[in-house]
Amino acid sequence: MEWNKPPEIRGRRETERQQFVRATYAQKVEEKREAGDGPAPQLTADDLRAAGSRTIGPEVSGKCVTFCEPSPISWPIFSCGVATAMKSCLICKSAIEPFISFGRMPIANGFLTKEQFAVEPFYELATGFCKTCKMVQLTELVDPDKMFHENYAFFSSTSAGMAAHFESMAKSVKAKYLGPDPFVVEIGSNDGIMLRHFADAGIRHLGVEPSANVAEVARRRGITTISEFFDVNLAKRITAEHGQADAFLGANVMCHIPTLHSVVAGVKMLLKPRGVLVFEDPYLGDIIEKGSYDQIYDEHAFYFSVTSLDHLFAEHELEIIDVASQLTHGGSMRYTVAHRGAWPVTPAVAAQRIKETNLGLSRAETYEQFRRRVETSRDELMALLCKLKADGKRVAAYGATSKSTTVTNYCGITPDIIEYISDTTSIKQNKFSPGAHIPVKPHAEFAKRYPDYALLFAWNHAAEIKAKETAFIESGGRWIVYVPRVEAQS
Ligand code: DWN
Ligand code: SAH
Repeated sequence: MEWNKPPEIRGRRETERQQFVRATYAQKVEEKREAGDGPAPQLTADDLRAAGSRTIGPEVSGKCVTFCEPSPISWPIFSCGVATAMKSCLICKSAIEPFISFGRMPIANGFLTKEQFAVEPFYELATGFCKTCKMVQLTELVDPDKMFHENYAFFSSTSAGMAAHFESMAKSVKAKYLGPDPFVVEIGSNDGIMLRHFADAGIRHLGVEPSANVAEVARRRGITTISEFFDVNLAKRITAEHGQADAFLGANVMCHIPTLHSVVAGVKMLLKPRGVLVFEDPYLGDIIEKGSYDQIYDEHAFYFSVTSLDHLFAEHELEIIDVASQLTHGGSMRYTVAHRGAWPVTPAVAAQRIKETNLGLSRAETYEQFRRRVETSRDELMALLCKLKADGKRVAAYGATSKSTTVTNYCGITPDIIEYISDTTSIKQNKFSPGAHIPVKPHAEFAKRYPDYALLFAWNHAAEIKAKETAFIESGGRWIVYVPRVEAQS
């Protein structure tokens, strides 16, 4: 859907808002100065609300899903991508209840050069809840070719913690599910972070990875990989060429594929009678409990729960036979799925369904509360950042994550607030972050002269990062996190 306001009007409104925020804060500082010494003034959520920063709730987005307030950032550009607006559930076709809209967002992994600012596309980012099958999903979809291609910016092996996690996942699959002459398929295999453990053990395997650059890294590591989008047609070809699979794996990829029925039909066809699908994705229960709204971005078409997946798999005569919570990506769930009746179902599955009922994942009010919490989180984060800036502190960010694209563009975090984002991925370095256009610098920039504060966009890797950045804390530096709540930490 196209944003229908001329760029001059939109740009002026956003600039006015920023000026308003700064002027409000300057006035508060002046009032404090006149009143004598006291604690530094806080910019409050009310100040920001007065400046017009807001999320659209269902009362607005329900009537007109595609209209939204622009994010409070002075984008120097104006280009619109065309997305597919969904009015009905991608799983069961019932009407979707929209519950949050973040406004126009760029491609989450669309790191870009200055020359590309003028043609940067923006799409509506909003989510809805299906009251019938309980699936939470995006209400507008960006064409997969625009996100997953030969310049994809996310390389899985940038985290040592994730490498260890996938080594252990591979070990568990090998121990539990491989029969004689095993064959393993993984979709979204990226740079081979998990599949390498099957390749190295001489196990027949196939990676399906549409982003050609990351797939090439896997191939160079000796991992058989094809660069295609997985669907039922590809499943037919794979079955004809290689036979059926003992294990079909997917980490942080099932939730990326809007044509999920086609994927699951492909899985059904590909699995041997005792074959299993083992996949994991960020878990809706954790997103709701922690308020981790930054998991919502263009690549994540779905936010899964056991309850919603039950509906999907039942249609394909598959069933969830086991679930296990994971600490990765801020809270994930690993699901093991098999042909109906092929394996016993562990008690963990029923226990998780009960937890989901208690969490209110099937109730629309839960999502309305989530929206309010997201707004508060944004206001608190901006109040803290504006205060630090006014106090003359140097603030940088750590980890140019996909998630940070939602945070920067929704909250209005601009390069005058955050000097740069440190990131170890070479394809992101010396480019600018999507939409907000914050420079992305190599880690050397961070280590050369530590900032006073580092906004931890890669908060999901906090343990790994904090363990290796002790010198930053020793220099007096502090981390800023915003999940589950906004706070500065040593
Ligand atoms: O689902 C997805 C997950 C698996 O990965 C994809 N849709 C895209 C991506 O999401 P993300 O970008 O939010 O993922 P991460 O793993 O949180 O990204 C971490 C970023 O931080 C990477 O760009 C690497 C960087 N990094 C760093 O600079 N220093 C990471 C670590 C651990 C570090 O020490
Ligand atoms: N499994 C890795 C990568 C996750 S990022 C990890 O957990 O770190 C999501 C990956 O899924 C990207 O590499 C993207 O190119 C891939 N992908 C997206 N759509 C896909 C599809 N239809 N079939 C297979 N892979 C897909």
